[in-house]
Amino acid sequence: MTKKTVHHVKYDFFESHSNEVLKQLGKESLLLALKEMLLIRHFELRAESAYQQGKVGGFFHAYMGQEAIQTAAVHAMGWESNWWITTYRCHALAMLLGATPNEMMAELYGKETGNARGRGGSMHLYADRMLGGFGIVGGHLPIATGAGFSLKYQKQEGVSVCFLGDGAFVQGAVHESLNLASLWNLPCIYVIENNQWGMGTAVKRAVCVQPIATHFAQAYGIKAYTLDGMDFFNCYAGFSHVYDEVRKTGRPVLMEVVTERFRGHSISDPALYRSKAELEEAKARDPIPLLAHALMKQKFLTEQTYEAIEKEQKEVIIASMKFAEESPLPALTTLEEDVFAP
Ligand SMILES: Cc1ncc(C[n+]2csc(CCOP(=O)(O)OP(=O)(O)O)c2C)c(N)n1
Repeated sequence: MTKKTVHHVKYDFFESHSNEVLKQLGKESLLLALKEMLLIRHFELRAESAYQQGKVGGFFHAYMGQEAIQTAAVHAMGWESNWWITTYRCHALAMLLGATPNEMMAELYGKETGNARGRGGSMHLYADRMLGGFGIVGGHLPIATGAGFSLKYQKQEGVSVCFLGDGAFVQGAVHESLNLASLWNLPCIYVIENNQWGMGTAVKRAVCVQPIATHFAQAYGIKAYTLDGMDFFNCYAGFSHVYDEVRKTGRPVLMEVVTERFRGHSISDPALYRSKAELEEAKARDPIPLLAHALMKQKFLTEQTYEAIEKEQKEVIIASMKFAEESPLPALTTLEEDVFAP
């Protein structure tokens, strides 16, 4: 395992990652990953404009800039036998795990046809193997740990994959979970998506040691890996390795994937605490063009096919807005449904 330094962080799996992944995944799967990342990006862009027009209410946290991470994780680990869980920044994971753009957009619009029948909104999305998006920072770690316990107890094959933010890492429930997962040998992969900001607080002002995973994993007697979250190839190589390792050892792993948030914390955050230059620097490593250019270099993709793929994704998202607009609101008489157990 070798390391390269980008933004003063040493990343694992850099030496041979892109060649290996190009061979392992092949043209079709890589084009599918690119298409999924474009779908996520255009979903976020359109949903954001629908929010600004007052069609979407409640909270809204975009995943723009971080697309390579969860896309690579789902490609590397497959979804069927695993449990997946994430934070309120959950639009991408739900779509990657099978929620359709129509049901997603309708959920944001609060419509009956939505992913949670219009009751949850942007932060509470689900799929067959996805236990949800969660609004309580760090509150989903005990659930992920319990999912890992259930897999082990029922002698099932998969792992429990849990995404959390750098800001969440300092919550007590996170550390209780890491302790138990290590003590009980649970097949859990905890992935810190370090986008370097927790709302308006820089990670360096919130977490006492950096890099986070390598320091803290030692205390829990577990392994740590640090990846470049802007680089699909590095993410895929890292997640594939960790998936195999956890299934072999049955031990939890703590991962840190360094990334960038291209928007404010939520739609109502103008992010005035970040300079224009800093944001431009972040966007210069946009994971979508990075992957697209690598595929062009490999002759898996041309400018024209890229444009056609992007156009197709835009059309899918525009159709999902039409579907959401035309869908009914939940009937008022159902207001108290599912609030109390029968
Ligand atoms: C227990 C709890 N405390 C505080 C909040 C308010 N809050 C919402 S998001 C957030 C920042 C979390 O940042 P991070 O974990 O880095 O995730 P990111 O938003 O960067 O993806 C805070 C403090 C909350 N929702 N829950």
